[in-house]
Amino acid sequence: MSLLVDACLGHSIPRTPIWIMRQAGRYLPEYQAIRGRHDFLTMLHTPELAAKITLQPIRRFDFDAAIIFSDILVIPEAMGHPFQLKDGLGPCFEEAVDSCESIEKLLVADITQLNYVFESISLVRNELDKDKALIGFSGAPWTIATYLVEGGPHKDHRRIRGLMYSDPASLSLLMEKLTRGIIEYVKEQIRAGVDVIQIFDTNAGLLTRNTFERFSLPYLKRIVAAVKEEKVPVILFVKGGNSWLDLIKSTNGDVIGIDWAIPLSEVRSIVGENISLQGNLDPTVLYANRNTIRNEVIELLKSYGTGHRHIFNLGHGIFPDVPLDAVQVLVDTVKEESPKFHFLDKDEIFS
Ligand code: 1CP
Repeated sequence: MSLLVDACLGHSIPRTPIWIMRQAGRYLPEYQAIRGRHDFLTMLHTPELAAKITLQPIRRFDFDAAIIFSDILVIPEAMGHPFQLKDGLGPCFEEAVDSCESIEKLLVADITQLNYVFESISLVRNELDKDKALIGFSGAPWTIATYLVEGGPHKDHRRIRGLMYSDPASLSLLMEKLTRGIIEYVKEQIRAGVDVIQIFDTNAGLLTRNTFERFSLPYLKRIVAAVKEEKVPVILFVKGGNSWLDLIKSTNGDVIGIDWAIPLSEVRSIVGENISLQGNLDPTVLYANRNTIRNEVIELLKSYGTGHRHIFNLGHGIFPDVPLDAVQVLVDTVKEESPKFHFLDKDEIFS
């Protein structure tokens, strides 16, 4: 088994595993070299390229897990809404799905259209050492819906937030359709060989506690249950959800991904010992000098404290202009310093 899967399940491990969100991406010169020859969508759709990009950060930094190079917006593609990556803007759809009619017309994702993702997974799994985990992922229904309803990235997301109050039935139908596709999608990723699933609810911070309970939580619960049926651990990254940790815990996921806005010590005291935590270094720490990065990493390890249920990560994706040396310092420090936090507990010494 891998350190990452063990940390998800709370098994004893000798040190804290590390991977970072957006590790397969623009801060790597070897990614930029491929990006210079192909557009983003070609990179996503070509299993050989996606597999190569997935493995780049593992080869360079020896992270404990690879995350498959793909995007949360491939689900809308399989629902008949392809997107384009526009310079300076981000991913955009030709048409927004923002009315009762357009939501009713929308198809549940045809997962066979995503066979290229499953092929990338098999290619990576064949090349990746057995002690490294392969992470599959999907966007959460709410976060994918924010892109579909707005037609792309948006500053205040007023269309989808308005829809919660002006036409909740249509929004619920959209969530239902997305959830059905996502469940099939993550199950197929598991069949293709991923060891862990991460669900990105990156835009959950737009919600109130009540609207999270209504428009995200029930769907997350169904997705978690479907993944757990396959005996694969699931990580829920609910960005901005620090004041609803009780609700996130109630999904029964194995791991909660935490952004940088709350200390891990506090999260641990709220959610207890039967769930793992992933995170949560402020991504801008990587702009600092070597000593500062080391100190911040050690402070974070201390904040979690002793125990086997911490997966080191940033609180969100790595920025594209972060120096490579900084990432190396981060990985080295976690590997050198974290064994101190994995003392055998009494039961293990005497058994
Ligand atoms: O080269 C480029 O210009 C493309 C940049 C890029 C990359 C490298 C995009 C466009 N997507 C990706 C890959 C990607 N996206 C991964 C790969 C695996 C890894 O983590 O290494 C993952 C997991 C995602 C997931 C994703 N896409 C999320 C959720 C995770 C997160 O970081 O919050 C979101 C919100 C997206 C949408 C998206 N796709 C791309 C961009 C620039 C964005 C964000 C746009 C915005 O600001 O709203």
